[in-house]
Amino acid sequence: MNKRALITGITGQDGAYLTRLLLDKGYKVCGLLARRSTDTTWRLDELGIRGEVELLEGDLSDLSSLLRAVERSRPDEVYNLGAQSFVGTSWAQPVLTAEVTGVGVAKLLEAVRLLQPSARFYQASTSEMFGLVQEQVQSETTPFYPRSPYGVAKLYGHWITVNYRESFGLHASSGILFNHESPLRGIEFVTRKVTDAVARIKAGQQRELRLGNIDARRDWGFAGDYVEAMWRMLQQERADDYVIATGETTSVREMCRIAFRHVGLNYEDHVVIDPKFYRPAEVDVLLGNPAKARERLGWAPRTSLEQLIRMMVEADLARVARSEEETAHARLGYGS
Ligand code: NDP
Ligand code: GDR
Repeated sequence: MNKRALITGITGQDGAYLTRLLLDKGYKVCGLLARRSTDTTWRLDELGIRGEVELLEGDLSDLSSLLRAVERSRPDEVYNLGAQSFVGTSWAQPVLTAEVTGVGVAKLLEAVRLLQPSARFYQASTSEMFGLVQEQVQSETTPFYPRSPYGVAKLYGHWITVNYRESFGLHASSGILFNHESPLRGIEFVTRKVTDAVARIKAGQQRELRLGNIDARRDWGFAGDYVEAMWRMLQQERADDYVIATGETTSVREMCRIAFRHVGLNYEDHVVIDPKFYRPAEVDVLLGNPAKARERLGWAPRTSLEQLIRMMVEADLARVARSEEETAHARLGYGS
């Protein structure tokens, strides 16, 4: 019998890569699809897997829809990747962020506990929980100090997952993942904002790129590598919590240098600092220690930041070229 998985956040970056991984392993994959006014399945389309998954309408803020999704999918594994995941927006929408990113975890855990308690559960926790870091290198034992409404909501999600494991014996694991990026990253996050701008500037469509605090440092990895760690956590006999990171930290400034250099440009000629993008409270530096994941899960990152940024710039160059071609075709009247 094929294993069955239910993924919330299936239309997001990680949801798409995890779906591909699970399909390759022979899983039947169901995904929770939140109702939006426009189509949100472009990432599944880009990976060519849209037709291979069953999408179940539902929302993390609506317990009844979660109960129905669990009942319908009868999953062996549940991956909770759904969230209001953009840190910047969490100051503008703190209550929605708490409800979806925080309390939504409790709702999904309840649905699993009531209807499918044998299912293994993965919670998408985050290095943002470390926030104002208490130790230079962060591991599973580093104290938390979140710095945004998003980080605070995720901390609730993290502890409620630990609590359901300890209270009800659920096989519930929490992956404390540091930033991970890809060509499928949302355009609002800084790496993709930069690689998209690099492609447009190279094509002559744009001249400058406005950014906030470029001295912030992050431990950046490739999303394709990180979803493998999620799956491995649920294959362990005992549920546990793991830091997933590369063990290297780089500034936004240096990341810009790499991206612009790849197309023969100097970031200093194009990047403009705009205080509009400063955050009310910043996480200045993150650096994870993935030793536990390496020892217990046999997991290690395979993609360097340089390779990752080059991959993202190449994908955005191709997108810009494609859209220019489509515009030219439309102007010539093709396809009408
Ligand atoms: P994305 O922002 O790309 O995807 C978020 C997903 O959540 C989308 O599918 C979105 O649906 C869905 N979603 C949003 N609101 C709701 C809701 N109310 N009900 C149901 N689904 C909802 O995030 P990533 O793929 O990058 O991240 C996956 C998870 O991992 C998130 O929980 C994120 O917070 C966490 N995380 C991410 C890290 C990273 O660096 N990428 C690091 C650590 C943790 P829609 O498309 O319809 O908006
Ligand atoms: P982050 O990612 O907040 O770490 O959360 P993001 O890419 O948004 O910011 C990283 C750093 O870059 C600085 N920065 C800017 N950020 C954005 N978005 N836009 C800018 O113009 C800009 N200029 C500078 C930020 O201040 C910050 O220091 C991501 C999300 O995926 C979360 O869901 C996840 O939990 C964490 O990573 C780990």
